[in-house]
Order: sequence, then structure tokens, then C-alpha cells
Amino acid sequence: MSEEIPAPAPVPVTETEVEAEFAGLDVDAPRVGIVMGSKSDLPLMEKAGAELDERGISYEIRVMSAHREPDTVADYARNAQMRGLRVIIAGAGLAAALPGVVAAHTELPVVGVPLTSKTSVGGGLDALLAIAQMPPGVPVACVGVDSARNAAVLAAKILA
Ligand code: RP5
Repeated sequence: MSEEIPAPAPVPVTETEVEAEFAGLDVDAPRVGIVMGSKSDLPLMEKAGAELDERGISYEIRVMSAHREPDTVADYARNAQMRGLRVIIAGAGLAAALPGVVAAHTELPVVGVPLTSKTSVGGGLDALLAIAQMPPGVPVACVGVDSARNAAVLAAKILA
């Protein structure tokens, strides 16, 4: 009769080791989400990406409209924190609901960028008011009209 060889005792894993492993996995995950209501917003919004590039902050860029694709926006905002994002920059023109809708679905800080667009009224005042005038309890930090770069600077300060 052969003698049974006992299985080796499991090596205990400390909490610090587990945390280090997660930190390693996280290294390339984007920290900032840049979203905008339309492809037509890209020329203005890519200035936020350029500023984050200069600062070495990882980000992703997505186009999604609060009015045209409400489910996509809700899903994105609900999953953002779990995916490792820490701040969301949201730009939109006209009845610019995107930043507010994102803020409604996440605990992450949202920086709104009011944008001018072909049919803007008041030089972007429409989007400025839509973004800044959020109801109590659902704040959006609002930068100036077309000030995507400032949104990125603010995001960097939030991350610091
Ligand atoms: C907004 O409507 C967008 O953010 C964009 O600024 C504006 C016009 O969109 P397009 O008609 O160019 O797609 O929702």
C-alpha cells in the first residue's frame, strides 16, 4: 500500500500583497473619462485630452448623447468608478444635459464643459446654463464656454 503524500500547505497571502497586485493591474486603466454629446464636439473637447497627455494622466474619450443614447450614458456613468475612473469630464452644446445626467448616475466628480455649436444661442449661454444650473444634491463643476483645457486642469487638481 502506497503512502499518501500530503498536499503542501497553502502559502498565506497578506492583504498588502493583494493590494499590490491590484495596483499593478490598475496601472494602465484610464483615470479620467472624457465624454461628449456628439462627434461634432471633438475639435473642442480634444483640448482636454491634450492637457492630460502633457500631464501624463491616462484618459479615454467617448461620444455619447444624453438625449440620443440615454441608456449608453447611464451604463457608462454607473460603471465608471468600478472601471477605475476617478473624474469625468463631460462636454455638450445646446440643451447640454450630458454632464448632469452623468452626475445623476455616479458618485465621481463631474466637470462639465459648455460648448458652442452650429445652432447655439447667446454664444453658448444655452449650454452654460444647462450645465451650471443643476438642482441641489447633484452638482456639476462647470468651466467656461469651450474651456475643455480648463476642465482637464481641474480634473488634474482633483486627482492630486
Ligand atoms: C449636443 O448637440 C452636442 O453636444 C452638440 O454640441 C450639439 C449638436 O450635435 P450634432 O447635431 O452636431 O450631432 O447634444
